[in-house]
Amino acid sequence: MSSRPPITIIGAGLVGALLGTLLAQRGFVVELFERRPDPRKMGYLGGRSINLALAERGMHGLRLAGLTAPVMDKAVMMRGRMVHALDGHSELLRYGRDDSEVIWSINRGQLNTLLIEAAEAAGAKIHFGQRLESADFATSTLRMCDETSAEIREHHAAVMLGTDGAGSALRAAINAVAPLGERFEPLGHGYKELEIPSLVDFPLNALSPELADKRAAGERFAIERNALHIWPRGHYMCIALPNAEGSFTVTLFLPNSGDPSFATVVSPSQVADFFARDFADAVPLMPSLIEDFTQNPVGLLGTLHLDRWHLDGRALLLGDAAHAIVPFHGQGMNCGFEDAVELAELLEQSHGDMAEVFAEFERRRRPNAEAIAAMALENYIEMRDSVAAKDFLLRRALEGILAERHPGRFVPRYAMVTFSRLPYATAFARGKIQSNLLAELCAEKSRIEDIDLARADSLVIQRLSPLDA
Ligand code: FAD
Ligand code: 8RB
Repeated sequence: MSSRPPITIIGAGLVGALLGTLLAQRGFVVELFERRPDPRKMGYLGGRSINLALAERGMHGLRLAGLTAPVMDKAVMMRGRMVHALDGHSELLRYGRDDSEVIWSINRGQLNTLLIEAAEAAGAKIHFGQRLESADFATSTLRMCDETSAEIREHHAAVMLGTDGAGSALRAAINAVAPLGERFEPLGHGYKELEIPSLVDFPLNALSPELADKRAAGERFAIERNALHIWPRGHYMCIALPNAEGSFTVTLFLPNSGDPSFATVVSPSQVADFFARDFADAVPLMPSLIEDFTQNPVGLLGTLHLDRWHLDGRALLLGDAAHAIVPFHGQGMNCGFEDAVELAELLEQSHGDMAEVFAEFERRRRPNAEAIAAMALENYIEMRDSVAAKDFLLRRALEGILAERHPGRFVPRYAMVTFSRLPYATAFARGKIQSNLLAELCAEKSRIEDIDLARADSLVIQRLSPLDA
């Protein structure tokens, strides 16, 4: 095998397009096959204003691709969680220490288009409207279906990289010849996308006096622009992320069965009653609530676990194709971008033994993928209910104090995941030590003044090694 084999990537979504860019930049001959049409010609399929939270791990990948400036140009800063209580009052809980520790809301279609342009500019060749149908690993042949003509074409690919998302066709093809130990763990909760329109687009008869004043003052955002909004309600919640043009994409997360659930909140009157009772302050912000709820499907949520990610040196899965997770840490894309960076660096250093590169990639990344999968599940509980609980507030206050007293040693788990590039597995392990410590120190206590800080300091030093600068 030559030291620089040509690489075929299946799927030019977020991870595939970044990976294509990074590999082409490093001198590899790269071809990508994407099922959807070229977003620059037809507009991005997948429609409306869907946004994603971009954090440090994702930013790092974009930086290496040279995309920091064009992405930041289109992104909206989110400084913290804006928590909307049942009684209608709201409070901003900052994510970081200052505006250097924030996350960014970015439109998926715009981000994917920038990545596709970067991949082509770096020299990658992208074939749009080409869907992988099956793969023959014995002859290294892909069968591609043209989505407009339905014509089947064969393509030779010695090295196949699968970034074709949670429903990966390459994964199915590998599984058929060498089982990957695939297991899908359903969450039991689904999601539905709703919208808070820009004030500019609000139907005039639906504007409350307060919103009408904002609009008259030239404001486009109906609620605080620079925040990730959460309406925590115990076993379910709504969230909203800002779009640059002034709207917010709202997501309702709700159990699939029980009461209330997607089984009991169905008819227009059930939807109206449910929102009037649980999200009263959000109802005037969503003039198309009933239409959106009725028209948009319930999305499936769960965690995909695989025991293996590759077929010797012939095929490797990465991104959602290898490890789809629940959304509650906003890390699916961020984690996938880390995969792309890790693989590009391994391939750049390798002497052409693909089986060795893929095995090393799996060895490095799989424990981290498992760690973020677990932390994402935990963050659902934190977001939907403990944001309001008393003991949570005490532990959170102590966490802030210890973080300030021990910088570089006691770093809140949220910050390790979101603002650092420490391995997720490290964040998970240190997070457990820290949470046990907080629980011990806060046991039987209800006020921050009653906590023994000298004991806290000595436990921190005993149990947590300093992180490398
Ligand atoms: P995808 O982005 O799904 O890309 C897969 C690509 O492969 C697509 O372009 C698809 O058309 C193509 N494809 C599929 N099948 C074939 C085939 N047979 N042949 C050829 N091409 C094919 N993550 C975050 O980090 N932060 C967030 O805030 C966040 N918000 C999200 C909001 C929503 C509504 C959703 C659904 C996900 C969110 N995620 C978020 C997760 C994130 O979108 C995924 O983790 C990320 O897109 C994974 O990238 P990927 O390239 O692996 O897969
Ligand atoms: N997939 C996010 C966070 C953590 C916020 C916090 C949470 C919607 C589907 Cl649910 C969610 C976060 O702890 O305060 N940061 O970024 C993004 C999130 O949901 C995204 C928008 C989402 N992902 C299917 C829907």
